[in-house]
Amino acid sequence: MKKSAHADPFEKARLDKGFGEMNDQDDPVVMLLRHKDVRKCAHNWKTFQSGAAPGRIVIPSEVPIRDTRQIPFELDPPLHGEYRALMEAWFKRPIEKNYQEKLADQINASIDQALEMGSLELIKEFSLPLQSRALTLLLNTPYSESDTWISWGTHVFRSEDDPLDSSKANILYDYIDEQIEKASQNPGEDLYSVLLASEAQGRKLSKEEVKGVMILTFAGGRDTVINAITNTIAYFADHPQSLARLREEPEIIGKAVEEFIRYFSPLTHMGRVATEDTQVCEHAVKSDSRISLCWASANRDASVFENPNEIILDRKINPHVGFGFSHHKCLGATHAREILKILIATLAEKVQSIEIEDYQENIEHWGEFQRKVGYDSIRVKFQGR
Ligand code: EMZ
Repeated sequence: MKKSAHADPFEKARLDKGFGEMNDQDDPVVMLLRHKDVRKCAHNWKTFQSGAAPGRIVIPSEVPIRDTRQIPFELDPPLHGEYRALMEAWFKRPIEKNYQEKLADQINASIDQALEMGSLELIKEFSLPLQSRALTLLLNTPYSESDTWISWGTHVFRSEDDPLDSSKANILYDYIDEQIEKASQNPGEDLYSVLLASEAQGRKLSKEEVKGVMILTFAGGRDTVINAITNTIAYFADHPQSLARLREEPEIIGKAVEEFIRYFSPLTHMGRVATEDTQVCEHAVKSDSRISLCWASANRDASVFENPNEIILDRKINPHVGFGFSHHKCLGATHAREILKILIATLAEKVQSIEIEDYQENIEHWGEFQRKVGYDSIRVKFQGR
C-alpha cells in the first residue's frame, strides 16, 4: 500500500449495523457511521445536543481539563445562532484578495525554505509553522505571535503520552487570558478586541465568553489543519502525476481540496449528548449518554461516494461532511480551504517531486476501530522545478 494511503476502518460495521461502540473514560459512545444517519442526527439538535457540560461532546471528553464553554460550538440553537452570527463575517475574511495575498506570501516563503532545506521533518518544520503563521491572519495579530504558538506543538490539549494534558491546556488558557486583558485595556483590530466589543443576549460578551471563542479558534483548527497539510503533501509524494495534473488544470484545485478533506477527514468524529431516551440504527441510546457523528466514516460511505477509497481530484458530486454538517459546520472552513488551495497551487508551481524518507503513522484508537489520521512524524525531501 502507498505510504500516503488512509484505509477505511469503519466499512464493515457501517454496512453490517451502521454503528460502532466505544468507551471513553467510562462513558460509552455510540458512533454513527452512515452518511445519512450522521447528517440526520447532526441536524437534530433537540435530541442530540452540543450544549452539554463543557468538553463533553469532544471525544476524548475534555470535561476533566476545562470549564470554559467553547463558543459557538458548545451551544445549541437558538443561542448558538446568535453567537455564530457575530463571527460569520470575520471568519469569511479569507475570501478577500488582500488576505489571500498575505497568505500566499507566507506559503511561498514556507515552500522556498523547504526547498532550501531539501530534507525536513514535515510536521515540526513545515505544517505546524505554516498553520501557526496563517492563524495570525485569521486573528489579525502580529506575525511574531506565531513563534509562541509553534512552541506549543501540534495539539494544545494532548501530548505524546497524555491524551488530556492539563498542564499543556493551562498554557493556552493563560495565554488567552493575558491577550484578552491586553485587548480590553488597549483595543485594537484583532479578534479579541472585536469580540470584546460585540453584543449578544442584549449585553457585551463577557471575558469568559471571548475566551470560549478563542480556545475554539486555537484548538479546533490546529491538529486538523496540520494533518490536512501533511497528508496532502504525503499524497503528492506518492502521486507526482496528480501534482502535475493540478499544474496543468489549476481550475480543478477547488474540487481537489474538497476531495482531500473528504478522504483524509482531519477530524474523525464529534460527540453529541442525548436529551432523551432514543434510538439510532435500532440501537437504544439512553438520555444523557453520548453518540458521535463519525465524519470519517460517513465520508467513505459507498452509497453516497463512488469508489470512496480513491482520491478523485475532480470528483463531481462531493457532499462530504469533513467540515461537519448543519448548524455547527466549521466556522474556520473558509480559512482552511484557502490554506489548502494556495498550498497546492504553490507546490504545483515550485515543486517537481517529493520523496518520503521515513515516517511514523499517527493511529487513533476508538474502541474496535483503529484509524490513521496522519503522521506522528514524516521526513520528506523536496525537489524544486
Ligand atoms: C475542540 C475541538 C473542535 C476541542 C472542531 O473541533 O477541537 C479539538 O481539537 C479540541 O481539543 O477542545 O476545540
